[in-house]
Amino acid sequence: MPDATGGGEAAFILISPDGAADPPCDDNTVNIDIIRGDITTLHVDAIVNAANTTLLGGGGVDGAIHRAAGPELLAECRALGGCQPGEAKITRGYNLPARYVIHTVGPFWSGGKRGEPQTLANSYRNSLLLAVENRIKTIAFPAISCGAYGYPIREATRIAIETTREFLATDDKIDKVIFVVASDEILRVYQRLL
Ligand code: AR6
Repeated sequence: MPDATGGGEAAFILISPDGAADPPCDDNTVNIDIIRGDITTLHVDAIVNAANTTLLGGGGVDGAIHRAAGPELLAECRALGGCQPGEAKITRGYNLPARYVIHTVGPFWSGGKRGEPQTLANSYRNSLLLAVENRIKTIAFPAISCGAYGYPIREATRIAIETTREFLATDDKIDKVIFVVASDEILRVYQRLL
């Protein structure tokens, strides 16, 4: 498989959990990397999209994925009939370097009393389950719900890491999970929690 960093282009800063720069270093207990950069340029089996319930595109990482994948992605999404918060659906990646896109809908943050933590954990778990069902070995996640949906970053990051670790502890079919962050602020939170 091609290098997950996109063939050496300067699109990424690879960060190991202990904060050391290149080369990336795996998490001690599971195969987790953190990358700061643009998820649409990753050469992995699947990237995860932080979508909305229509699956018909939007802003943020959703918009970036649709722009990079091209109009065929939207055409395939139209046939999926939407997606409820916490669920996940899969499409091909079209013009993306990633073979698949796993679309999930994270919770909109409205104070934390409306099941947001469970919904966010479901988004990660169901995305990983779908990956296993499709024999995906390498998968990259954005910081689901941490943009337009307003989820507090530290809490969302804790859920992302714990849910992923729990999943990988009971299922060895995925080789690598990459958390892709777009800001230094979120990067520092991941580093601290990992
Ligand atoms: N690569 C990696 N991360 C990115 C990229 C990128 N290219 N672009 C943005 N991010 P958001 P949400 C980060 O708003 O909060 C859409 O309109 C971004 O900085 O994309 O789940 C959908 O259609 C942030 O940290 O997703 C929904 O309506 C993180 O990705 C709604 O936004 C998630 O931010 C979903 O909101």
